[in-house]
Amino acid sequence: MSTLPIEAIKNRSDRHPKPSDIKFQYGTAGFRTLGSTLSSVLFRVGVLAALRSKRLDGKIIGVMVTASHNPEPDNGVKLVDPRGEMLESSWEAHATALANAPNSDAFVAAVDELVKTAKIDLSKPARVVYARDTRPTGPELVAALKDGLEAMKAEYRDAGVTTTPVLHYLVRTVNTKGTKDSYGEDTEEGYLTKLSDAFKKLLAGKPTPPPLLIDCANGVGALMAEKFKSYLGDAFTINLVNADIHTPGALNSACGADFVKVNQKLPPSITLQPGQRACSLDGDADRIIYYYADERGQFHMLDGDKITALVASFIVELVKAAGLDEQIKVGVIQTAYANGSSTKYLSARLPVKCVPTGVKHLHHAAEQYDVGVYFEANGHGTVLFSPAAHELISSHNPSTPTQSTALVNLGNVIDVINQTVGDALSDAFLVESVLAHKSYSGVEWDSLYSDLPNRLVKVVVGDRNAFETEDAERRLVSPPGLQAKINELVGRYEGGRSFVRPSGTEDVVRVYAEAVARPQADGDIPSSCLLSVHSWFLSRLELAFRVAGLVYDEAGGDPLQRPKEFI
Ligand code: 16G
Ligand code: MG
Repeated sequence: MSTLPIEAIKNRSDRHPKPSDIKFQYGTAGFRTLGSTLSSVLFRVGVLAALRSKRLDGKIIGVMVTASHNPEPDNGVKLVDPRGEMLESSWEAHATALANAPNSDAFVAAVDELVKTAKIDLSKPARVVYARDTRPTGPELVAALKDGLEAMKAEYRDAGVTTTPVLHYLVRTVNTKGTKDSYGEDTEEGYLTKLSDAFKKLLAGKPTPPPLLIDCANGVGALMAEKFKSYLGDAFTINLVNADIHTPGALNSACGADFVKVNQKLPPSITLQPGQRACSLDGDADRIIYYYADERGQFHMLDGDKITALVASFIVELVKAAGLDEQIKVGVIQTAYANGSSTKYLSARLPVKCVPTGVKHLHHAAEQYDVGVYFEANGHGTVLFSPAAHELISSHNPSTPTQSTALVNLGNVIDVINQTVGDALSDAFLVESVLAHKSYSGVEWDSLYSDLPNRLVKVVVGDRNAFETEDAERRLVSPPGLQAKINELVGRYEGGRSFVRPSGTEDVVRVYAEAVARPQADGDIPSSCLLSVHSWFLSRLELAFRVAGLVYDEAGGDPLQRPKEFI
């Protein structure tokens, strides 16, 4: 039985002291904060990843260094489990405990404790693959990570500067290599080939779609999109904008999926011709938001909910056409952020489940269906096919040409999708395939249902942990009395819906509100203008917080006058 290399861990740990004033937390998206403060965390994550791999019999574990859509000075790190999914929840607490050990001795003690409680056999091999996005703090943080891996004598593979979904893909392909579950070639080239081949097959025989403008958020998605160009050839043209990964400060600045979703407008760097379609990726290319300009040149957003509606309906049609609708049940997973109209549209056609925010919850719920379609409204999502559905689709004997075509299309849909995690470029190819098959433009896609107007704001509070929710974050159980106030406000609006939840990634509380776009008859609303209705609603909600003594009023002054920061 091997023992822990205590001296090696301690010596190397001393090179990465923990900042005494920071309490780190492994949240929904791993550790995430100012990149310059994360060296100790990366070192410790290196040790943790090695232990996780040993615990899982030497299966390869992924480590992604990114802070996604957050500002460039931020950075972060998250672990990827063997099938390309998020780290098992029970290990999130281990990660937090290791990251917060005050010094090297305490860290070694915490590691020792983990080895015992998780019954880790140290004689097992440790294998890790890691990658980073384009952030300037990336190289230094990867060096700290390597220090941790080397202290544990882990075998590691550097996947370089690449997107989060490619890293997830690599983890899954390495672990399934040579098995009946093989997910593809375990290289970036394998990824590019698999997705682009399936996409080209889906487009075959259809009119070539118009070129797609892709806003790359000045992030790592630009590198991958550029690589796809030669794989797609003449079958599909992509034009990249905000593809500058070298100018300091450009990453996610006034561009990208988060900018578009939050502001519900075009990045200033983009002008669309009437009828033109485009999309924005986030900083690590696992989220996508589509949009188009109508014939008057007006902007319309097509978010994750619209992608769900488009894709889920298409898959249901294919399954039916293939004659498999008795055996394969398609379901949809959403969060409370899903627009009420999308939930109404989808619920009339399919089973729809609501789960708490965060990919791990959606992914897990999607695994319960034969085909589980999940997208968060913010554009993060994918489609999961169960092993049984895979088997049926690949082995079913078609009895008509229609069935045969549908089966081939389903097989290609499976291959164009990155089932390990949300993947902006894979999602774009899927969307473009569906649009080509249905001969839809942005207008037709958009008209599946009309979004209820909505707003999302963040509110700084003294203690976000005071906010506890139930029913997939749709209802507050604490602080006492606040939900009743929300209900009272919401009740005044036709189709009104609002919820409040503590963020899992920032020290704030998020407030979402939506309602039917019509001024109320009671004359209580200052203006018939839609935005005013919602701002008014939210400021009242903020007032409710204030009355409850919960708003931490940094700026002072009247909370109703204070500019709100929109996420
Ligand atoms: C993370 C989650 C994302 C979620 C967001 C919510 C993953 C990979 N990402 O970015 O799914 O929408 O957090 O952030 O799980 P919030 O808790 O700050 O609102
Ligand atoms: Mg992201």
